[in-house]
Amino acid sequence: MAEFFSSIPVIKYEGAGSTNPLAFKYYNADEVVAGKPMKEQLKFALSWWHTMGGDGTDMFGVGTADKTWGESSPEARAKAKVDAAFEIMTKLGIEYFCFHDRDLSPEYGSLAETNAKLDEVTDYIAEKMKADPTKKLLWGTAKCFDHPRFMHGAGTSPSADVFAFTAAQIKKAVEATVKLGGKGYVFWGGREGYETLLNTNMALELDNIEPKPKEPTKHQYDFDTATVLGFLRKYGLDKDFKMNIEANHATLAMHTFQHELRVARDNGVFGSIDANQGDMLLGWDTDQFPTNVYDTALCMYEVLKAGGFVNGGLNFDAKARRGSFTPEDIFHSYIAGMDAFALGLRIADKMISDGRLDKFVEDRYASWNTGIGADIIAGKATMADLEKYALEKGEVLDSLSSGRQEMLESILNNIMFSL
Ligand code: XLS
Ligand code: CA
Ligand code: CA
Repeated sequence: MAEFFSSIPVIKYEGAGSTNPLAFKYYNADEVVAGKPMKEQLKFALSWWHTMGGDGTDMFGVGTADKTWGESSPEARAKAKVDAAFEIMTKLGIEYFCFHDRDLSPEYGSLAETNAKLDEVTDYIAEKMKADPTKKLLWGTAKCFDHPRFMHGAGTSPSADVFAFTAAQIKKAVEATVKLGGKGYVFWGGREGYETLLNTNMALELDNIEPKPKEPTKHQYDFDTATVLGFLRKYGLDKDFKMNIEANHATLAMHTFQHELRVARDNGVFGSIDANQGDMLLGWDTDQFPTNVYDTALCMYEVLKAGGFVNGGLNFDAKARRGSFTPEDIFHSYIAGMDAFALGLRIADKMISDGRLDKFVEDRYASWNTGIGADIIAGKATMADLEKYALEKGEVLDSLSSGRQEMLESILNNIMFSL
């Protein structure tokens, strides 16, 4: 089999002092951090759409990167993509991947023919996974948005025929996911709004919904974690679904990434992560490789506090910029993202073992542990009880102490830069 990236070696950990651009400075797969090897804490995944298919096309220009993998027929290209993806994963030490059905195999004439061709590609992937069991499917999904039939939506289409087609496509995508031993399946609303098609009746370890507030439409139903949670509770599905939280979607919803993760964790619906970052000056879903270490540290703090990933992981729903168009840039992008998350994990572990931040929060809320606070939490205090308490107590201003915002930010810097 042809090697696609003959000039790229297997990427190794060389430590923070290394200046080799094709080496990890912080990601050391087998090193134990917070009780588990880094590769198990981070569970990195390659996204088939951006990495194997995305050529840098945007609304102002054609593609800049060659993602044909040396093949012109769709069948041969789909298989070459598999070979190239496995080579990328092996060289980077990435064990998981994620796909949309159409990333694996495009549409052909009819749905039946499309499904049959998809089966050929998933058979091929299954064979490769058998030969190399370190490669695993994190999640699959259906691409119900780029074909013109989805111009008015998929699950939200005014056409019942389009709805039925969407259901058929999702059923097949779930089957492909199950066939490849996928840990989960992701519903992403977007233009297509396929939350309406949630009931797949197929056993998967993890069904996820991925919130996103806007783009391509200016308002989307699955706005953020809290909105999706409300939707799930309305239909009694909150025990069946968890969230796939994407960093760039959090900021489009005017939330921090950490906020979205915390809402999910507090409500027991934290599932998986799409690891990327947006451009704060653009307000558009730019899906950049994550390099902001404050974000990755606060993200990994939430992941560790949630008990780590179970069936989820860190999927790089991220693409190299249009100007970073060479095959080597794929590796630089992943190294940047993996090292940023490795640093984030190391910092998060230290935030927890250092204890200053958690202790501050604990002390701040200590009044809820005893006396009137404990009675309120236990649901024992009535409004009349609280009125009596407040009348007797008098002014309560001196029960407050400083929020110490600046001190806390400085502690975080201290932890980050004394690793
Ligand atoms: C698009 C979404 C998409 C999902 C999978 O904005 O991020 O890529 O993750 O359909
Ligand atoms: Ca995503
Ligand atoms: Ca995105």
